[in-house]
Amino acid sequence: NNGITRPKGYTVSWHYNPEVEGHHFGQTHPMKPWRLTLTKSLVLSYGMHTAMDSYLSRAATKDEIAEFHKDDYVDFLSIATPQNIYEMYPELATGPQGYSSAIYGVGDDCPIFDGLFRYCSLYAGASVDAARKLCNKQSDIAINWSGGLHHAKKAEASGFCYVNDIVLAILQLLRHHPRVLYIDIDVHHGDGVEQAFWSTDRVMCVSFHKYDREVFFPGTGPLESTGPLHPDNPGKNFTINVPLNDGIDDESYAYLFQNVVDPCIKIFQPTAVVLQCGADSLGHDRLGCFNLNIRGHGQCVSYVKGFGLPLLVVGGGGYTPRNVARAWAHETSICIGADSTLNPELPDHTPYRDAFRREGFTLFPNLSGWRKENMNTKADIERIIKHVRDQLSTIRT
Ligand code: ZLM
Ligand code: CA
Ligand code: ZN
Repeated sequence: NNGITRPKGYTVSWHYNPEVEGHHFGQTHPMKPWRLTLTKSLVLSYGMHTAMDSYLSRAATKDEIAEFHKDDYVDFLSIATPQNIYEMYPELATGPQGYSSAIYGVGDDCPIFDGLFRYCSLYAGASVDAARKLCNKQSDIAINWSGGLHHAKKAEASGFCYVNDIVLAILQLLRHHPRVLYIDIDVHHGDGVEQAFWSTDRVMCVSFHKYDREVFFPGTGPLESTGPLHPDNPGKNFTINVPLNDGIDDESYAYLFQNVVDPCIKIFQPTAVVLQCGADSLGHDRLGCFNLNIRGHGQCVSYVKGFGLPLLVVGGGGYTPRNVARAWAHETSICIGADSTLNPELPDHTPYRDAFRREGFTLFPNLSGWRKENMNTKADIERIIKHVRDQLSTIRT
């Protein structure tokens, strides 16, 4: 199996249930659970599963989901079907496009599809299981590529996310860990996680994202948004936002990422880290606008892994499925310490290998350049780093 062996001195666990792959948001909806089939295909064909503890994740229970979400919202998710939704809420039928989002955020972004609650409980169950493995020290790095759904709110679906598995996982980690650092490299702002932990000094949320209040979803996450303003609120300054323009490249991203994350770890001193690896920050993403390559994206994972803290790695966005699979397979190899061993040429026996034909069966196609120019200047990057340093200088742990 490509010379892959178990990592020395630490344990990596992979939490997954193939049942998630069978769910469909709708014909032309950009979120494709099938990208997880492709990811698994690469992980298995490279033999990376032999270096990890693999767990078939179970569905999270309604009670587990209700640790964050409102009971009536959980009930709603558990009973809504494409067949009964208009009977339950006739108002939905009169909305502008399909149905109005007045009811728990349901709409074109977050449709009610067959098996919705099963899908949500499975990806959430995997994140909760992964967090528990870290808590009881059976795992040092726990991976759930089906999770990372950072926009879901207490009683509202948003941006393709219904249940916030990240919040549920962090709540588990907080049972054993005094401080959790959350880092989000999805091209979108991690607003749901930020909102959930806005008023606490036990979770520091750091999101890197495209920011344009008017036109780019969700429109939140400016540099100045750093937590509650009231001086007595413990959450003040424990939120870090890194707003970016189109086209950021590997080099500027790595420089910025390291210069933001390093002081966060030095000053906040987390005892566990959650890394959301949304792959829509890659170049050539259907919804994204950055210029990162697979290696540039993966460098964030390597860098965070280097701190040696208990680490929960989750997926997130990613709308060009073959590149999502390449990124997450590469990042799995980083977690098990096999990235330098892997042959960049995809194994011959990879299932669905033809999906990777366009870029020539390599793990590292060129995804940068030509589509978006880098609109982030050196001065923009330095201004962000200075702002973060100044902000961190105000907190004490
Ligand atoms: N319309 N269909 C990222 C979540 C991004 C809000 C504009 C819906 C789409 C998009 C849905 C088939 C993560 C918005 C969009 C059209 C109001 C967004 C259904 C195409 C389609 O063809 C589509 C009918 C759909 C949705 C495009 N939605 C592109 N961008 C964002 C949400 C989630 O990656 O961060 C984590 C998983 N929504 O811009 C609208 C304002 C709804
Ligand atoms: Ca982000
Ligand atoms: Zn996204």
